[in-house]
Amino acid sequence: MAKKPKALITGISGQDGSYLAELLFDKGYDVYGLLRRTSAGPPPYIEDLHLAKKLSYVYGNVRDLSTIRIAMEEVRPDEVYNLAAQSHVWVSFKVPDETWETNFYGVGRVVNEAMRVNKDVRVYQASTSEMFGSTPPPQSEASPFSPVSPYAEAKLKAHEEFIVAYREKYGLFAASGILFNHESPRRGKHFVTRKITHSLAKIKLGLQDKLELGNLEAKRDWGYAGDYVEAMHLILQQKKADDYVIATGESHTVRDFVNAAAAALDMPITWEGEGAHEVGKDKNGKVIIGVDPEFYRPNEVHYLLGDPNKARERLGWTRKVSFDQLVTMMVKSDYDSLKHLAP
Ligand code: G4F
Repeated sequence: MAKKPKALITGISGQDGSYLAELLFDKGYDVYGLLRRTSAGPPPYIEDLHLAKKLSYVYGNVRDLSTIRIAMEEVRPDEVYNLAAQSHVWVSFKVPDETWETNFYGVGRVVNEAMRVNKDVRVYQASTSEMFGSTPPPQSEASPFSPVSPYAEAKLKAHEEFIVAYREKYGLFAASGILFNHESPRRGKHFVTRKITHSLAKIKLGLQDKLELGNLEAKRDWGYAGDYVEAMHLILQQKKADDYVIATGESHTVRDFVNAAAAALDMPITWEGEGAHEVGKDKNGKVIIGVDPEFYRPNEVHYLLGDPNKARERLGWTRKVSFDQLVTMMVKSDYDSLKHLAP
């Protein structure tokens, strides 16, 4: 019988880690998750996978070399998916050192230690559309990078130094997905999509008065995380390591996302005013959306729109879930989980 392939996922507690672990288990892998101990513990969907013996934990932290060394020696993975990151762009302006430590040096530790225990290892790096920053849309693999935040600068440096250069210098199978925004009901509530769906569901149920947001004009190419982890796996199954833009090829403003989420809750919104004075009102004229400049970023990425042609042609990958289906899925999940709290 053929040996089961072993995959190690860093960043297992995040949205992508959970979808990827489920996918790899279903594909017959032995799946290991690098778990950073926190007082809150892993999220329920990760703990459930672990309890069902679909996922083994290895305790460690990409900021601590000795734990990465031990994890790699213990697992000796065939494939490593490096998803661990300080992944919040706004927060990266507040904690730039911590961001560099995880998003740049952490990548070096993972790649070097993986290569040390298995020179044939295949490494996937979670690169990001934020690396394009101020580059005009549409952005493809051929577009120049122009990062505008500590998050994106650290991610770009890791991409160049540990993925592209290691491929060339050492012949390592080091590949990356340049993923555009990808969301789901498991998305953290500090990212704008989930903040919107969770808050609007609460407003609809009478559990919250108002939702405060930052820049409503920003445009993002939003896809479904469950589709994007399939691309991660495909990227590591190719003959040659390479970099791929993973995106839908469609872009919407934050305001569009609010409108779509409100429509899914049958709660149409009327907008008035501009900039920091813009408000969104419900059908009774009550202000339920406002702008708080606290959520503005010192430097904003205004317009992301990915060109996923290379992924379609070479990987045979396309997104399955549309923008409207994604918004509806997220709104429904939040509404259903909150409705028992309604007064
Ligand atoms: O949801 P966001 O925080 O995601 P952002 O900054 O685009 O980054 C996400 O996607 C990247 C891929 O492109 C990943 F690399 C990264 O790790 C992360 O997953 O913000 C989206 C947009 C921004 O333009 C932001 O200014 O929404 C705008 N926004 C408006 N109001 C807000 C808010 N963002 C947040 N988080 N909270 C607000 O209240």
